[in-house]
Amino acid sequence: MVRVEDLPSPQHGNPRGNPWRGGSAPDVCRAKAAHAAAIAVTATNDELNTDGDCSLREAIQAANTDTGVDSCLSGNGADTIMVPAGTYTLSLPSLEDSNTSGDLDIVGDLTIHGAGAASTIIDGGDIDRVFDVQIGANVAISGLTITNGSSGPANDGGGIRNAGTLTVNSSVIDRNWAGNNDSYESGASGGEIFNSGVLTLIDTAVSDNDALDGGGIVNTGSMVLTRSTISDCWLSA
Ligand SMILES: [Ca+2]
Ligand SMILES: [Ca+2]
Ligand SMILES: [Ca+2]
Repeated sequence: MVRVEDLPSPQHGNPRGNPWRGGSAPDVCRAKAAHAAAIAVTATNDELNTDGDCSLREAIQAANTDTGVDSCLSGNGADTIMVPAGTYTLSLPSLEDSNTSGDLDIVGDLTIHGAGAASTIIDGGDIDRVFDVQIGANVAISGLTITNGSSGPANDGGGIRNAGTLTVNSSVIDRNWAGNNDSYESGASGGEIFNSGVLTLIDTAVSDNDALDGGGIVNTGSMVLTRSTISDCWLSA
């Protein structure tokens, strides 16, 4: 987008003629691209309520719905969430895809920035997988550790299930299980990630993941790994 202030000013002349000389630029040209402010997470506990803070689940709900949720800023189209250092443990069991409990469901375009994989830990608490990226969502995650996800019986993707477009950068994905923790449930695959969409891992380590089928990553979509490792994967069969 070209902004009016980037163009030669009328008093300095414009050899090809300034179309706005002597007049005002059209308002449409003065408009700058709207950039939604990042949604800042302020609480480590897992909740979706109105107690005056902004949990990670509340921040994702604000981004998903483009509304204010508790004290989280309202999302607005493609959003960014900042997650400071801390351990964020999921604690609201039950399975649904509306981000109200269980895993963190992402339905829209979203960037999640942690403070670094050593300091921002997203812990599934063994109640469900950690992130569930829905069809049509375009998501970028960086600077996180994702651990202790457990997708439950016959559910794929212990740490992440991706049906959208997901890029994970500079993160650690460690100790997640497809199925119940250490029970190797039948039909569960992709201990760390089950990908049916478009997955890119950059500078990311995937390790110590268990599943009946595909301890590390099961990919039925497309996947690119750049400077990333997959290690210590265990299969029950
Ligand atoms: Ca809250
Ligand atoms: Ca949004
Ligand atoms: Ca889900």
